[in-house]
Amino acid sequence: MQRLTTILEHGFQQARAEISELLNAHGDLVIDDVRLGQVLGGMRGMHCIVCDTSSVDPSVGLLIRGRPVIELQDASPEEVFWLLLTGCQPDSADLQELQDELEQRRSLPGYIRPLLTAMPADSHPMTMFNAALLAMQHESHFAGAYHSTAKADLWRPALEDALDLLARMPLLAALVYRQRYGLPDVDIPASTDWTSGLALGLLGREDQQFRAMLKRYVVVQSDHENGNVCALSGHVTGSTLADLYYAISAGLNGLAGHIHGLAAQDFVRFLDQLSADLGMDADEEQIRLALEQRLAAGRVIPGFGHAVLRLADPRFEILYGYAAEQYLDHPSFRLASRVYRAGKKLLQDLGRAKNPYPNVDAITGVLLRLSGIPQLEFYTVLFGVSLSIGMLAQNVVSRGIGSPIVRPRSVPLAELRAASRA
Ligand code: HAX
Repeated sequence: MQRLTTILEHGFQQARAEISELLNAHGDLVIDDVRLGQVLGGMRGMHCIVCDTSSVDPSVGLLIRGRPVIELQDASPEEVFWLLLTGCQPDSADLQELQDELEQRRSLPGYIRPLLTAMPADSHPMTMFNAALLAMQHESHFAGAYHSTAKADLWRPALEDALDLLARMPLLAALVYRQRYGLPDVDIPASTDWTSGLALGLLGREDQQFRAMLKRYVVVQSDHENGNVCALSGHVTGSTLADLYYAISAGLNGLAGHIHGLAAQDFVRFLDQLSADLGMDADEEQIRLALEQRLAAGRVIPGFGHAVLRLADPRFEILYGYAAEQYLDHPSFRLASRVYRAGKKLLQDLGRAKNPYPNVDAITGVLLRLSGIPQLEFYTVLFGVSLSIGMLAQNVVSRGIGSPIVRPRSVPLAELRAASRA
């Protein structure tokens, strides 16, 4: 990966010089203030971490290296990984080199299968995926090189780990899927590209439509700056100079929360409950009543709302548009579409949620199920595989630009009370 390392070496040198200049000349510049509401409100909206791979503009949505995600919807995961890492588009030779590199690194160690077999049969697939990923930590180049490598050069073994992990993600996800649901092994030829390997490993047969869906699914969810719980957990863990296995594992643990990545499975669970109670033809008025009952029971509506976005999530829009092209008349898609309308109207009428629109988790599970993956607990693993692309790139970049250990201050409640009286 000579060209990739040359680009990164140059880019990181420049970034370090710029950071040092900014710190020396403007270290005391105020770029944001902190309100009591933010301290008590999950640090919402505070600008306090650097992330160059992507940004989430409340009124525009996800920008990957400055480009609206819709412009990248037809890109491959490999292209997006390169773009996230370097800030520039790979040419065909770059892409070929990356694909060849991933091909060489993709095989899984022999102990992964017995490890997964030994796990309880009802393990959540996310737990299996994460346990297997963490089991491979002893192979970390970063961990191995740490004691003999200057801090400024740690991005190099971090990149090695990132390439190993990226290469292994499809086969690992497929193995977890097949193992967890008792499906027979699939032979994935050595020359299969990243998306095709994942698609073949999951579906068990070649299917161009499924592959195309998966490519778009992965790309639109590949990064969401580093303020979201998943990426933030990965970033904070990596900032301690833990290797990428630990960092990605931390991120995946964060993604496994119900109001974060598990919302995809929860939305489909809600749809199933709805169709069991009211049938597939439930109309918007009936759906609204069911949603009101859910809210009255003190539960959230999964798949709606967002901590940053103040518009309909472009990732939702892209995948919704794709699903509509394929499944417009499918009863499940029609039911989901009525839920999107009823949920948005209800949240708008209530006025409590700052974002009343469906988010990406409201469509991913629906799309995966319609595409042939019925096991809803598996959806978060695929979200994790996608977001890992961004987390891997972010961690390499963070080591490259010398991001320091993350250590904000906490405030006792009594101090806030005292400050409010002053
Ligand atoms: N259902 C019910 N109430 C909701 C809601 C929803 N979908 N979204 C927001 N609210 C409520 C909040 O709970 C909050 O209530 P309180 O004032 O009683 O605390 C109020 O509306 C204001 O919240 P907000 O400022 O609009 O939203 P937050 O930044 O606090 O939370 C969440 C953002 C995404 C966590 C939230 O919208 C939510 O819980 N949504 C449902 C779960 C979900 O879909 N999560 C996935 C989000 C996308 C993602 O990260 N994917 O991984």
